[in-house]
Amino acid sequence: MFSATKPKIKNPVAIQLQEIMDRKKTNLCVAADVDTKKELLELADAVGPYICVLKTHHDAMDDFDQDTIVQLQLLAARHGFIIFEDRKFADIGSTVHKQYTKGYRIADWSPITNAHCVPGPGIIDGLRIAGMKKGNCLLLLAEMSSKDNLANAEYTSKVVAMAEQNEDFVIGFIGQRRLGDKLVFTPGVQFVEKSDSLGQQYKTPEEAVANGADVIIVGRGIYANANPAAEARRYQEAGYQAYLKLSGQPAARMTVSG
Ligand code: S5P
Repeated sequence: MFSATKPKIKNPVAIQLQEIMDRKKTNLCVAADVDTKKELLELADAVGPYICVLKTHHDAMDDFDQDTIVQLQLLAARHGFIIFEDRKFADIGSTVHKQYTKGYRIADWSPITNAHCVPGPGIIDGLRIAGMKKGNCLLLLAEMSSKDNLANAEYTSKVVAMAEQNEDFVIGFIGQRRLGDKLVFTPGVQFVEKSDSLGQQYKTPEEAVANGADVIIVGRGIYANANPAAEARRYQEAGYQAYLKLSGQPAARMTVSG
């Protein structure tokens, strides 16, 4: 959703995201699935200039703590990216409200989070109570990248309908193709691999953008590389050039701004 091609979405996080994407010429989100606080902060600092969003799994780390949040927020402000805690909420409204606001209080530090829709619309209501007050937003998992997942076309269209009922808070989807007029964040993106040993399936950045991704999510393709900064730069360039091609604009020289 570079502003040249996307309608304005009113949520404040979506507006900030659009501004960052335009200014930094990037549709890249790095999935920072590293084990330790040190690795997370080093990675965020290294890839920060090339990304619009940094995605975390705070509960899949050895030593995540309150200071990790503070340091990550400083890096987000310095480099200009948005934090996305990939919590994949999946419970009844009352429970997800607690999970969002207690423990490490995701609602306080992660402007973007996401939810499965299996529980029905109550899950959005439960997250909205805290999320809207803090100016946050939500992505719904409409499709998954993993082999033989259960999100069939009927399920996906019901998720899209749920998003349409909640346009102030829900800015888009985790998905593999264009879904209505909301943002699509596409995971399962890599230049080299086609799959992993546990069911993950990959597309190239070009394929993901051609299918309708506004934001491409890249994890191991970047953080498992010997030079994550250089690799993030390659994915940024590939994602941006694919967007220009799709929108009929000439290829551009990339300039990096933080
Ligand atoms: O369908 C999905 C949804 C998500 S959010 N498939 C995914 O792979 N993800 C996440 O994207 C996953 O949790 C991981 O953090 C990232 C993909 O990582 P990679 O190392 O395979 O690029």
